[in-house]
Amino acid sequence: MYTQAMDTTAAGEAPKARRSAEEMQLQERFDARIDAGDFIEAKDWMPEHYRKTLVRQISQHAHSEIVGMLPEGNWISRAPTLKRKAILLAKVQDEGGHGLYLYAAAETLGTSRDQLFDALHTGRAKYSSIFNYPTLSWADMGTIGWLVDGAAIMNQVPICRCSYAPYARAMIRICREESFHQRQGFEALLTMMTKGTAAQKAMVQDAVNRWWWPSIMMFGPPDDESPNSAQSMRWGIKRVSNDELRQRFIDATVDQAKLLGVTLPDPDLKWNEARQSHDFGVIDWSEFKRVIAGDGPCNRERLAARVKAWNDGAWVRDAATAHANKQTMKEAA
Ligand code: FAQ
Repeated sequence: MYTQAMDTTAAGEAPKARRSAEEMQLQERFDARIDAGDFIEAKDWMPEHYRKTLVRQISQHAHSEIVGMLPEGNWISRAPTLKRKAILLAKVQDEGGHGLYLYAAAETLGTSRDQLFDALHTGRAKYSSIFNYPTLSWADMGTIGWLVDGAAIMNQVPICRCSYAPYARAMIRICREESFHQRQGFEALLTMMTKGTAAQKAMVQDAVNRWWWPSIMMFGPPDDESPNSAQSMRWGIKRVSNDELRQRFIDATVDQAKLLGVTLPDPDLKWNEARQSHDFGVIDWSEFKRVIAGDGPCNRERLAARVKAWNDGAWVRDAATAHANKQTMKEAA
């Protein structure tokens, strides 16, 4: 049920048993362009598997952005000051915008937005595991900015060089905004840790304890259990592996945690001089698998919220379509 595979074969089209000489030539030219580090544009020829992989990854990414608005949206009305409310409102709006750029990038590959939403609403599409965890206190807002946006940037900066140009272009703007998101989160936590009461400091530590492991799971399964990585790296869709990005994130975050004065909840986390990196404890991959299979703490709630928003918005879509039709008829007359 929870697979993001999307059938891009046109209705009635029979699978080709043998590839034509022309197709093989196109394939060779495509491979050579990838090897040369060229960017592929929407109108360029591309293998079906490349197209399908991009639709899978970009739509999963788009869904993550709009589902990712839900855990934070929950706190807009409870932000402690007007300044924090304005920042959070702007951040959640940015996430909606990121979703729109990404849906538009996926549409350039020939899959309609209706198809993409249908896959999300019927549970066939994935979105990031991280957004299936609850936001229990105000400190969760700072922690999401610091850790979740921090992990998102680490993963997304290399995608600015993705071989598919419309995705790469969308990522450049998204990364700039994510960088602001990460910094506002860190600053919110720093304020609580330096000026807050003992109870507020404890609230930050509790949030970090709950979000740490899910954040490092965001990078996906270990490389040797990642079925898509080898091909995606070959095609330049992914530039850096899941494990390498996870390691870079952990290495970057340890010093930030020290600056904040919080403890990362991993007793095995320590500097390894020989590797010039941090060793860390065993990740509970059974939890990750459970969450991406639809059984995390908030999966049902998140999906229900998206389906409700879609149904509640039907009259807006109908009105916009009626208005557009009226304009077209007026212009034709
Ligand atoms: N959650 O073979 P791989 C954000 C699935 S945006 C759920 O390694 P791949 C902004 C994967 O789809 C966060 N599923 O897969 C924000 C595949 O299943 P499938 C989202 C996951 O694609 C911040 C299967 O496991 N970012 O946070 C996850 O090569 C704050 C096997 O895995 C992106 O989407 C997961 N964590 O690598 C918003 C970035 N990990 O499809 C609001 C772009 C893996 O075969 C607030 N995406 N799976 O059925 C990517 O870089 C890649 O798609 C990976 C996965 C690295 C996520």
